[in-house]
Amino acid sequence: MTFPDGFLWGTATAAHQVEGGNHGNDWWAWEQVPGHIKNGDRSDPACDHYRRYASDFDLLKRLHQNAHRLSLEWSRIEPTPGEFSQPAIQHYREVLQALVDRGMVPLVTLHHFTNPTWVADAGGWEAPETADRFARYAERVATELGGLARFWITINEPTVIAYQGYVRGEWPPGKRDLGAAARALVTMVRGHWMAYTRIKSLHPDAQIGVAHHLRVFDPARPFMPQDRAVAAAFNRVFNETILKSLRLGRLVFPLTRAGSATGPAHTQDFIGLNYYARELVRFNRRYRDELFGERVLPADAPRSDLNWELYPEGLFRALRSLSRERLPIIVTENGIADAADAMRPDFLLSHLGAMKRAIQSGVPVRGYFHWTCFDNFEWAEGYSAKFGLIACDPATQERRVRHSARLYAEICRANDLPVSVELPPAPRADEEPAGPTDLR
Ligand code: IFM
Repeated sequence: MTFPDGFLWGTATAAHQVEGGNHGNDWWAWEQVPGHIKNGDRSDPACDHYRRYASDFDLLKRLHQNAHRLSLEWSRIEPTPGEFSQPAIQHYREVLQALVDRGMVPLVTLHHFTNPTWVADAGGWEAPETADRFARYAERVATELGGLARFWITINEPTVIAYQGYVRGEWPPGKRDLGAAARALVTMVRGHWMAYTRIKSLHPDAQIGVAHHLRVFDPARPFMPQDRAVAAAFNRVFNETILKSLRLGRLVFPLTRAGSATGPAHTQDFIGLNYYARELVRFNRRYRDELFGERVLPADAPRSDLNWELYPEGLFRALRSLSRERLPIIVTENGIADAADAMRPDFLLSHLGAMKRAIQSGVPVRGYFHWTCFDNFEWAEGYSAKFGLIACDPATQERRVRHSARLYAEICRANDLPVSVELPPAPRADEEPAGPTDLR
């Protein structure tokens, strides 16, 4: 069996991580504070993709990708409350048109971690009004650009925003407050409900979802009931709460402790799955703010440059569990930080093998977007974490196609995994130059 006809094969990016020049949002402000970002890196110039998008898309097209996931930068489109920038909207119109012209299906994210400074100053996601502000922005985008894309993500990884920004305090707004995290999540759920309704009323055929970061949580010591209990609690809170709230049209526990909002039921037309890793959880009384769960990594576990466990079976398990939602699924992110490109080929084959097995077992997966095409600004890790199929040096802007990009290109072209996998020969350094190579 090959992958289904029309399967979407692409890569995913986010505006702030690749564009450069985004100075009007909360992340740019956060980056200016010493200690917030590794090595003092800043998101400008990133990949200078705001100016180089056309040649970047040419390269991805040459690598046989037939789809592309990108995000729009809210602070460019609405730099001050209620004032929409026509030049910014026109820019994104041209970006989406450039994909369409190349026969690449766009999947557009409206919110990928960054809030305009004026939204952050007015309370960010903790302020209930941010749901209305987000919906107004979404409506304007749908009015202006809705004809150019069918697939839309409202918010990327709501639980990650809540966890990193409001529990760990490592991302803006830098809080460590469980109540604030729950309030932020409630606003995001309400923002999704409102944005979904408005986009649908303008474009009934639009396919809309959230991109949901799902981690597999297993008990570190399966024979210990406490470990099993915290792993189950993590799974419920991180993996199930948002999806269930969107399916039912009402908040479910623990969000009910922060609000009692209701909205329309079934406001996802597909599920966007971002899958990276598994975490083992052990009960630890000292981890009060983390549901008494300490995350551990076994010494011998294969791991990425960021110490994330490589666990391809987790993609199979995640897809199987999501199939209970009875919606089509798009893998909106999956990737590895691997500067040497030594693990990425095997990562691709094992994860795509797991995805194929899930499809064969009946899970309706419609597409796969590898994170990411170009090494880019990896939030608090700066430029140190290299997730790209293509290396990109922010100083020179040189793009160099890695071997794994060629392997992925072959998979996209064939719409299948290679029968006998021949991994590329050992590279000179770890990469080789990009060029108009005929990849067939
Ligand atoms: O780079 C991020 C992306 O912005 C959201 N999902 C996880 C990726 C890797 O950490």
